[in-house]
Amino acid sequence: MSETAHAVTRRNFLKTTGALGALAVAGGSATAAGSLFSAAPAQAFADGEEQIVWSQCNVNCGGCCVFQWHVKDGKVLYMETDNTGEDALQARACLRGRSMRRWLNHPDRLTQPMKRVGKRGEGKFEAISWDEAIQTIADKLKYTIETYGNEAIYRTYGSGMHSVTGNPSDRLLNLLGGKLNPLYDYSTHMLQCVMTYMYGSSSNLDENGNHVTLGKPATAFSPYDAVNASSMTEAERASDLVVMFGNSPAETRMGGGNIVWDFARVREAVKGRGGRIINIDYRLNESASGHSDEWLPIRPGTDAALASAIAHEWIVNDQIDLDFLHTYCVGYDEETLPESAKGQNKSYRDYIMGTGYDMVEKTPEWAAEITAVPADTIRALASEIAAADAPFIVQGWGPQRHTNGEDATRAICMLPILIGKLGLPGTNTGQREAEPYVSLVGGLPSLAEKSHVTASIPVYQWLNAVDHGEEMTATNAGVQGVDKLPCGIKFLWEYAGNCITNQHGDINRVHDILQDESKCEFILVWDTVMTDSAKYADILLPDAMRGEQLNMYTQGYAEWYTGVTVGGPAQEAPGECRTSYDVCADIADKFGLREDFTEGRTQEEWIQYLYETGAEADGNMPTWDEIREQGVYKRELPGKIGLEDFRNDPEGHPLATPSGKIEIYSETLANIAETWDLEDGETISPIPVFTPGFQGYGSVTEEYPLYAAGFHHKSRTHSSFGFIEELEKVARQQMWINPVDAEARGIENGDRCAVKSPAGEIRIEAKVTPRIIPGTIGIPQGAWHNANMDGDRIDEGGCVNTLSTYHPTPLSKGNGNAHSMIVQVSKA
Ligand SMILES: Nc1nc2c(c(=O)[nH]1)N[C@H]1C(S)=C(S)[C@@H](COP(=O)(O)OP(=O)(O)OC[C@H]3O[C@@H](n4cnc5c(=O)[nH]c(N)nc54)[C@H](O)[C@@H]3O)O[C@H]1N2
Ligand SMILES: Nc1nc2c(c(=O)[nH]1)N[C@H]1C(S)=C(S)[C@@H](COP(=O)(O)OP(=O)(O)OC[C@H]3O[C@@H](n4cnc5c(=O)[nH]c(N)nc54)[C@H](O)[C@@H]3O)O[C@H]1N2
Ligand code: SF4
Ligand SMILES: [Mo]
Repeated sequence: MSETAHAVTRRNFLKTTGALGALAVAGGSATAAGSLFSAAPAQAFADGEEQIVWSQCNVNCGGCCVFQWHVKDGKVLYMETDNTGEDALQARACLRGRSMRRWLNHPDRLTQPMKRVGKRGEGKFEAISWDEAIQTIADKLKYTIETYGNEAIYRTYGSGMHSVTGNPSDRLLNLLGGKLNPLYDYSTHMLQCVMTYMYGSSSNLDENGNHVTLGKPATAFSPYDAVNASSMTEAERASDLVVMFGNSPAETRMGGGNIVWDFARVREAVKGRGGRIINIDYRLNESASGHSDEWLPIRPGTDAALASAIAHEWIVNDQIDLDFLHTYCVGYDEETLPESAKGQNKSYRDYIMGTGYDMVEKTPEWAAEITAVPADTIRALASEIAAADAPFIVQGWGPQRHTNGEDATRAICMLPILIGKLGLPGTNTGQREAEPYVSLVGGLPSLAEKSHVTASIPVYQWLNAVDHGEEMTATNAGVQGVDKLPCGIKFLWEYAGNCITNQHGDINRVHDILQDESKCEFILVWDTVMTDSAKYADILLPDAMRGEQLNMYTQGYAEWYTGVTVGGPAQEAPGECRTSYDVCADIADKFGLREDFTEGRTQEEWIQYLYETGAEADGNMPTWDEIREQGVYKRELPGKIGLEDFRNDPEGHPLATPSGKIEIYSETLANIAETWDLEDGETISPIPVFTPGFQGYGSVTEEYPLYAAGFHHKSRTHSSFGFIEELEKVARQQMWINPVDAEARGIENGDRCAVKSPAGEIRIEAKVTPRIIPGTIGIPQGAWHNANMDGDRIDEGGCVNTLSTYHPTPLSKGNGNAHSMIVQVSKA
């Protein structure tokens, strides 16, 4: 392990003065809130010397790349990124991160607390004082808790702030007795839920290792750890064939703090060994761009059919590892099925060979029809994977973000399982590549123990819980912790998220449900700019950004290093913006709980405390004074092979499934399938099967003859950065359409088009390109919704969630619709 400690060229910003207290600002005005920069230096903003202030990119692309703000006279002049230590250890920001100064200084920043004066969604607000905003919020919280109980409060998903003090909201709400809990997340909803049944989840075990959820729906599986998946660096080290399903690090893991760099090294190493990369995607994504021989086009939402046909090939050619399947797994064939399933042709092998429940043999010809991958290509792929010594099979989260995503995820994982190629050098479990399992510093404690709310809902279900929460149960809505929700959601709290409308799904439907103010009675939104979700707020609060306060966080998804960045503020927040920590403390004060919230610490003192606690536990980190001087600390991380311990010693290291083995057949799922209320066409299967899903394969109609899927886009992180014009110019919001589909509609490259789905209609520029499979269009997710909601509701902004229909998936009740849509396209 190499350690890098860095001396900066100029003295650290905060170290330049020790002044505490109220802030005198360059330009003369003083802030309204004396506590805003309680540890910030008064003179530092105006002392005329150019200084470097360290900070970080805290948006949810996960990279947490390092920023070096160059500051003079209290203003950021320009920004550099990480240039500390060896090249290979540098968390260099991508173009989005490098535009953060434009966000900080943007004229559209929210600068005052506001209350809504128009209808929800109309965007009409009036400035109010902090006192009025805080009193209103406290009153509404009290009223909601007294009238309906804490279960009626819900913090909507909001991923825009990764910082150790980035989540004061949960701490405050837990202190007040709690809020309705969320299950899973918008990133990995289907995967996180279903993988518990296949690979197990340590959260299913008590402290003695006993199963606590046998027969019940399982709680979350972490797709963010390194237990179940291998690092990308493992592919670089030892794989001879990398097979990627819907995984594009060059788009979704950009920046030096991410793994795009690892991926570049993977390509060099694997190809250097004479190996190959295969990238299975409905479009030739940026990771395969320039390497078109790597692209294997597939119809979206059909990966499970492809995987099933590969399984068929391996079975008929005797290429599966039967010893592995019998020793480590449950349910491949009759021999290892649980008693309850024996003698009924319920095994995976039965399903593949045409003796299972649907009596259809999963031949390459069967799959070719569904996937649009020719049968011979499927055969060749099967034999190429079987011939590899160390196939690294990996999926991004695109395939699972479909209405049949729960099955797609497991079906892909079947590939390494069937040939026993997991837990070994150079291989992977079929999961997304692992993320680091070391966090050098913890976050502001959420005080979860103070919450008395046991009820949880899948995150994507919040809209149903607003609409008809009191009808939602464990078996009809995936509610956990209680059999039935006691009431609907009455108070929505959105912090650093745009998930009320833009990022949720079916914006038109959200709009209609939120118009009825007797359902959700109060909405609080807290952001830095007027997002589409913010237009629905009853109270809208302006937040100080992390560049405007002391900030600390660990590394992001980088696998090869762990680290911490500490620094700031680089400049003053505009107008009346305050830190969310201070505002939450003021709300707590209205309940007589200020001390309980702060525990006597300012935000800056919390950061120091969290750093010192982390450093003490770690033993290798710089002191607080040292990190304040150097800003960044990093050290290398070793790679990891997923499920290596289990592979080496299945009895000593059993999985956290009921059997301790990989459950190809899950008895728990079979039980759920029998006891849950499902809608027509919804299936939950104990084995990984191909099902078309809602608005999936075969659902196109004369009115909506094309499939549509989304993808995460370079110019934004979801909707974050969506208002930065320079970024939009670099990578425009365009609909990808194949020349075959474009010609049939008289559409040419650059034409403005109308895209219509059963849920709504958008306008978007066409990118006519053979880089997308015919019959499907691709739309970058996260563009800003822009429609007259009292008029035609046509979304000129081209937000994909105007098109997605709200229909939570059968098992996880998740956002599979995000990538499963049917549409018609015409020239606008
Ligand atoms: N159709 C479709 N929908 C999707 C997806 C998809 O692929 N397709 N992807 C889903 C996924 S994976 C995710 S994670 C979600 C993401 O959805 P969100 O979590 O809503 O992510 P963002 O759109 O980035 O919104 C983050 C918000 O935080 C704000 N913000 C940034 N910094 C600060 C700050 O310092 N303080 C405050 N208060 N606010 C700040 C930003 O301005 C922005 O409005 O979207 C999901 N929605
Ligand atoms: N630039 C940028 N980076 C980001 C984000 C961002 O918004 N912008 N968001 C961050 C977050 S929070 C998350 S959760 C991750 C998201 O990471 P992912 O979920 O992995 O990203 P997606 O772009 O939705 O999907 C990955 C790839 O899958 C493809 N795909 C979609 N459907 C299918 C399918 O059915 N089968 C196959 N084989 N491929 C399919 C898409 O074309 C895309 O290339 O990215 C993170 N990184
Ligand atoms: S890769 Fe992600 S974390 Fe890094 S600078 Fe870009 S947006 Fe920020
Ligand atoms: Mo995400």
